[in-house]
Amino acid sequence: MTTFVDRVELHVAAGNGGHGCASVHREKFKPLGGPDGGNGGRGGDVILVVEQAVTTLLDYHHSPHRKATSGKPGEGGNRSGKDGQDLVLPVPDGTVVLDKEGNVLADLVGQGTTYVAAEGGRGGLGNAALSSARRKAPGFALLGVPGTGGDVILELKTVADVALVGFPSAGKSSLISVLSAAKPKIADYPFTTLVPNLGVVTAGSTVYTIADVPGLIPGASQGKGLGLEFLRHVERCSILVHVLDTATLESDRDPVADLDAIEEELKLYGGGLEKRPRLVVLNKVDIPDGKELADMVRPDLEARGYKVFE
Ligand SMILES: Nc1nc2c(ncn2[C@@H]2O[C@H](COP(=O)(O)OP(=O)(O)OP(=O)(O)O)[C@@H](O)[C@H]2O)c(=O)[nH]1
Ligand SMILES: [Mg+2]
Repeated sequence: MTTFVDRVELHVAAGNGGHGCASVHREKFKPLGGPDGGNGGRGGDVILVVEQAVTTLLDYHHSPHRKATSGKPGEGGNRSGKDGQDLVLPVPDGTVVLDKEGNVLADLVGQGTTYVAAEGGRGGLGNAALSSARRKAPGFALLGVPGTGGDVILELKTVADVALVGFPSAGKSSLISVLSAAKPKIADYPFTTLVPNLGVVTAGSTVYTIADVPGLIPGASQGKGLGLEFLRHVERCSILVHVLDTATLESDRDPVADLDAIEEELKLYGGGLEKRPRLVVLNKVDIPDGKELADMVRPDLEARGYKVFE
């Protein structure tokens, strides 16, 4: 079964700081050689980093527990403990980090954007570092500080220039597959697309990204079909393209009614979607009935101010 994974709960734990060491230097005939306990190492952070090549949160769905390594304790002979290693977790562009109450902690947009999800603890000082004029050889050292940790929610909001919106099976995935190198699943049943597909289109010297999102149906903004889950992907796209099926066999649908239904959902969702510039694509005009219907509805759509393409 395909799982819809653009929202995951991630459990992160940073590394603990290593403990400081209490040690006294010993050498033959030199019984009080002074303190030489080293400091503990720093615990590693857990860091989220936007990596353009990563497009889903699937990895974190499969293994949601992520822990950075702890610092090593200090040792005698003034040897500091080794620092723990930072754990770098690559996430897709457009990942939003939330706490369990739904508050936004970070909105990661743009290659290389980082967020420290859990902070490693400081290492404890060894007794060498703690010695002073008043206390020449402290017999103790400090404990390392525990790393922070907890649960965060990662949610993906696709970032693209253009979003294709339309009913299930309107042909959105087919369109992105011919415009770009993306090879999404295409099939003649609704809700074939479960996660957004991203494609890069090169048109002359212009390069832009295009997102194919799962099909919308009336009630989507209330959670029908795949619902709100993916309307949020449309949120960050600058231009919306309506992909309208001119050859649907469902009697209660036609391109204009479909467009109205989708517009209604976008309006109900809000978030500024209703203000995005739009284009219309009349699809499946290779089917004779489709071409006929396309010719019929084109003036109507153009009268509403849409630029219409076939
Ligand atoms: N004849 C014809 N069929 C098309 C065209 N575009 C898509 N189809 C067919 O329509 C069906 C649905 O296409 P998809 O691209 O999967 O549609 P979708 O909009 O991505 O659907 P969901 O992912 O379910 O929302 C497939 O069987 C396609 O082969 C077209 O221009 N002409
Ligand atoms: Mg699709």
